[in-house]
Amino acid sequence: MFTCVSSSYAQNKTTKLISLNDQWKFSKDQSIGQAPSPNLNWQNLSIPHTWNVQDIMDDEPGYYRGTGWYKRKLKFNGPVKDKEVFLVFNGVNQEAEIYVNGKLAGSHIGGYTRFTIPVSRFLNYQDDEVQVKVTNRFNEDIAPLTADFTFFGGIYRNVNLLVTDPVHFSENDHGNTSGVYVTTPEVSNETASVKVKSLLENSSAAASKIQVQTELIDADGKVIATQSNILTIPAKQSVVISQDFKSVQKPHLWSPEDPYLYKVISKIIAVKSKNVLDQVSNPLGFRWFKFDAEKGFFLNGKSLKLMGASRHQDYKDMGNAVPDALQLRDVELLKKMGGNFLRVAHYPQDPQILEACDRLGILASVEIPVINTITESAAFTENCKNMQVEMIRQSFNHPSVVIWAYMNEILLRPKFTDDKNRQATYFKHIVQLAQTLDSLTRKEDPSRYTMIANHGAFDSYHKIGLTKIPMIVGWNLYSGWYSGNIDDFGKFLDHHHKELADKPMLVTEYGADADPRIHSFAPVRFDKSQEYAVKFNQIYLNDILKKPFVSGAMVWNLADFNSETREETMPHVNNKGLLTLGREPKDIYFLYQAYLLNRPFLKIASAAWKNRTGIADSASLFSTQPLQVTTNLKTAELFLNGKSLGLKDAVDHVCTWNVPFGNGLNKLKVTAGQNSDELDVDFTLQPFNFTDENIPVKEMNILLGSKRFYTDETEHQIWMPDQPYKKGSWGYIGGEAFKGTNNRMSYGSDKNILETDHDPVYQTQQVSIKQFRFDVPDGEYELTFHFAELIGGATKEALAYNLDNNHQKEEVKQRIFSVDINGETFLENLNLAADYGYTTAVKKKTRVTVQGGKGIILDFRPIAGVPVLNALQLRKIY
Ligand code: GCB
Repeated sequence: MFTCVSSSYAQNKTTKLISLNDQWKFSKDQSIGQAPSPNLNWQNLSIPHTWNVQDIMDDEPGYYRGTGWYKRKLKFNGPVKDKEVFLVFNGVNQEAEIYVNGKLAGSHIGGYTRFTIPVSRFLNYQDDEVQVKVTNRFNEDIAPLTADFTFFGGIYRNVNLLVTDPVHFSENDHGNTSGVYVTTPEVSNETASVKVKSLLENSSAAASKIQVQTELIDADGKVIATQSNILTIPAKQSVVISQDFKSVQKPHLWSPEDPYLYKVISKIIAVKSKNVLDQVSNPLGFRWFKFDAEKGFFLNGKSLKLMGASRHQDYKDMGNAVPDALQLRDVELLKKMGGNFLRVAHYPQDPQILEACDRLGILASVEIPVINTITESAAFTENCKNMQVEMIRQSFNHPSVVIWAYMNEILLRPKFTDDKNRQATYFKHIVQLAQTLDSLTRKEDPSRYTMIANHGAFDSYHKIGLTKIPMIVGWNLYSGWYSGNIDDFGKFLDHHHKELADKPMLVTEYGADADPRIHSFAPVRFDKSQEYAVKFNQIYLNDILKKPFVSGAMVWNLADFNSETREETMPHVNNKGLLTLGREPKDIYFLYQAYLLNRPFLKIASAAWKNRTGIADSASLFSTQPLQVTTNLKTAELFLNGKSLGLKDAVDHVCTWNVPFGNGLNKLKVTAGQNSDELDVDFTLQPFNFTDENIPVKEMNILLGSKRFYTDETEHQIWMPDQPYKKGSWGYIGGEAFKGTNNRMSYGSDKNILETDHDPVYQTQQVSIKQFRFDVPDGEYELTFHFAELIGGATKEALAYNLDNNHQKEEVKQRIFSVDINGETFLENLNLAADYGYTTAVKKKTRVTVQGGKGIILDFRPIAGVPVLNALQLRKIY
């Protein structure tokens, strides 16, 4: 195989690239005319911008998918009348019409690729105004149609003004703004060849005699080779020229450890005046690679397991409108994790992402958003083809890219399930589309591999031929999460190897949700605990690393991302990230560092869990809880407040100690050789018995029917699991943990609880509870009950990804109950559904005076159906 390089235009005397991100005005507009409706309220703002930052997080299902108008004045500082002027949009989701001085100058379909609009002929150079009509409405002819991410609307990537001489490199070859394509037909340790194809345009009314000068420049700035051609471009014509650099001796190779970049600088020089009319710069990396079905991936002749993550482009409180620096940081965080691969999923991303991959030595795949399902229309096919060509041409010159992909889990939501004949036709369309896109890709770029990512239904894809078409098959596997057991993962990989012995493969997705606020010492799938995610990823990583035919694997996902339709513990967010939405590392990020980094690594896994709580071990002054340390070293020693807790061997890169946490500050230090890590944990010790005077009760926040610890950082409260009542202590009497109608969950509900951000407080519940007792000493207490009716309410479409989701129909029964506190009625005839609505957070706070050593006894009295309690808080006032 051979290799290629990137495209960016540079500033020179006559070509100017000017950011147009500031000074826009914006308004939503429900009408769909060719001009903004009169009397709109315009808001001043800057690009990047999306109009969906708030409505994707609220309790109201859905988000605005409609039209928005942007407008801005254009001011030209300097003479531009004899120049070509272009507007460059790096990403507008998803249909855009560009008007200049009220006239339609161009339009674009598709939310994830760049487009360039030539605007010179619309300008008056005095009071020019650009208006951009954008819509993110559902359009059955534009991918993506459905997906597990949010289709934020707006001009969400940088906008630029580009001013060039009439003679210039083409800016508009499917959004490739450099007009130059670089390939490296041959690369070895000894020698390399480079081919530079340039698209030149002359938009003036006169022929132009020019010199095209192309230089290869090494990382020290030394010109190592030059090619120069003189030619005449006739008036109003385009010309393509090719320049070959036959032998670059001893090329410095590009690789993850040494991402050495050369540069290709291309100039158009006027022969007569010697003026440089245009100049563009592209990165050049020398590398060669191959995927082998038996032995995996090879870079520059050496075997390399591709290990990394997929990335979505959105960020906490910003949607997809994310400033440059934060985007670049994502690639840096992947590198710091020890990753060498980025699956740019599920759509092409900001051009800076691949630039960062080139610079940092991260290999990459890029794909268009054909996800879950297709439309069998000619327009849909055309739009897909166009997106694929745009993606390839715009990212062609990046040495980091090794794969172009074009479909993801396309059989996840098969249409026509009750008409087999019709479905067969639909499948034929899918296969045809795959074949069209695959052939197109191979033709556009024979130097890279093609790929389709499938979900784990091997036979479905295989039967209709989708495993044959691409050069690599990607599998998105979630055994032990959405379906089956964790151990099925390894078996699936072996099955591929047996059935598709000639087909290279990647694990394009795998992962488990981890809500950064949740921990558990009894982790089970769907509890969203960090601990379950650690266990899950250990098993997957072991299998991936030990099987040579697995070319690599990309965990889903680098960071949590928005998915408006999701519910669960953090509604609207997919929590499979190694990093949070705001890019804080979770425990599993450290696990990946332990697995992937070459340098010694040692880190307390739950580094963010600084405030813990727990019940004292019987009559002692501490509570023993496990602590995990992630490392790539064999053994480590843990110290608590300077006292050794002993040496532990790492098992699958994790050492575990049982730590006796005392009340207050616990100083933890782990060491291994020269390496160490520290964590201060503030522990709130709960008494084993309330009679224990050494541990006076202050505050207890108890989740009923739950095995989770939940940290609410906004209100500084730490919640812990319940326990059955023990004399002298506290706990529930009677009932059992709520188990939803969804068979996959061990306990609790996955429904969005309305009117709270603390869904985990309300998603679990003790059903048929009879009593709850606190045998607290006399005093003044505050008691807060939390309830939510978890059965009933609007039934929403089950998430397609939940493969074995067999939600049984819920049997909604009337539930009315009363609650007494120490024999006095506190809540009478409470009917959660009728009084407050289904799945709605209900909070009832009161004060209790405890006298005569009687403690607090809460009685739950059924009136109709059975009583429930979701959570309970106790605070001692004095
Ligand atoms: C998948 C999809 C991805 C989802 C992911 C999940 O298989 O390809 O878009 O986000 O699963 O978390 O369910």
